[in-house]
Amino acid sequence: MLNGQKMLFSGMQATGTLTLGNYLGALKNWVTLCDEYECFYSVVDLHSITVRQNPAELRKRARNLLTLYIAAGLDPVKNCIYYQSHVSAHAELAWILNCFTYMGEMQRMTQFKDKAAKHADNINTGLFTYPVLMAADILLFQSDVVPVGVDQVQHLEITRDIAERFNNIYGDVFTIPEAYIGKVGAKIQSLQDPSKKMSKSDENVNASIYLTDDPDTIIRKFKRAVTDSVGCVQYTDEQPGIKNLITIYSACTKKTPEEVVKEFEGKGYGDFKMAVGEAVVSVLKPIQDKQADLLKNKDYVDQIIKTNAEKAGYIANKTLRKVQKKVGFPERVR
Ligand code: ATP
Ligand code: LTN
Repeated sequence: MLNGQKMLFSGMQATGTLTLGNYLGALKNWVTLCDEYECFYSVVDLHSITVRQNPAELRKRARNLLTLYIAAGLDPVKNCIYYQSHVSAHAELAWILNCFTYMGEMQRMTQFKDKAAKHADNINTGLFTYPVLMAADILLFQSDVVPVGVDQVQHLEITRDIAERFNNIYGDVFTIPEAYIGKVGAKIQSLQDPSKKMSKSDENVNASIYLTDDPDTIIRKFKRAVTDSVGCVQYTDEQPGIKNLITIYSACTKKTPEEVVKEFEGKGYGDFKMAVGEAVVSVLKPIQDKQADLLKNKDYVDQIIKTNAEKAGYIANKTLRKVQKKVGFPERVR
């Protein structure tokens, strides 16, 4: 608890260009949570280097992501928005937790298996222990809730297992976190293959809507979205392409899937796709404009980066010191 509120932590990697899936599955939900929780949102750059990165590009993307958090509606005064690499407690706690995590547990992680298959030439130990660093992120802030997309639930479970294991040995050190999954948009699928999730690392640019796409590109991508030959707008697993478009439209217009189905009764896919494209443009355009302003306003953003890293560091170090003491590291001489 801080200021009488429960704690919330989440983060995103600054790799690739964010997609509509990232926005609807994660960022959009974050914005609604700041009144209820004390929120910490990190650009998790330590996680990013588990896959080889171009340094200049990573630095640029990290700043783009941090400004995007703000542009999407996270007030940087109410929410602590910061770079993970500016708070060394993340790496320090991750090391300690590594010593409380089993190889077998990490070997079962589906994200590791997927990424190892994708980057067969660079299966580094950082990639292997990635979930432990994520556990450290969450546990440092004694987080009660962690808003994530469904693909991260397995990592949340391992975080809880590690925390419980540690608490069983040393007493109540960590709060046991819960995953928070948004109701609409928890899983947005690829526009070209609705059986796959929309992913920023998809090679097919038409499969994803990027948050940087201009209105014409967005409309074009929706027009090309893979659907089916049924010809009727219905929310059913038998029509995964249309179902995905309904989910997107619902999330952008705040209408329920049932209302959407009713709205497009008797209408063709062409009309529906156009409406989805327009709804997405009306959500993304103001965010893009605000981000462009922020990127120009260097001093303002730098100040946010500095003060928020100090705040995050203060809270994180309190947990870290407690853990260091519990495991038996010598006390610091003041
Ligand atoms: P990659 O495809 O490169 O692995 P990603 O697009 O899955 O990346 P992450 O950085 O792993 O992006 O995810 C950031 C957040 O966005 C996470 O909370 C994740 O659950 C959520 N998210 C990612 N893709 C989707 C999606 N298609 N639908 C809903 N939420 C998503
Ligand atoms: N693994 C997450 C990003 C991430 C995260 C976290 C999310 C790193 N640390 C802590 C929530 C809490 C991902 O790939 N989306």
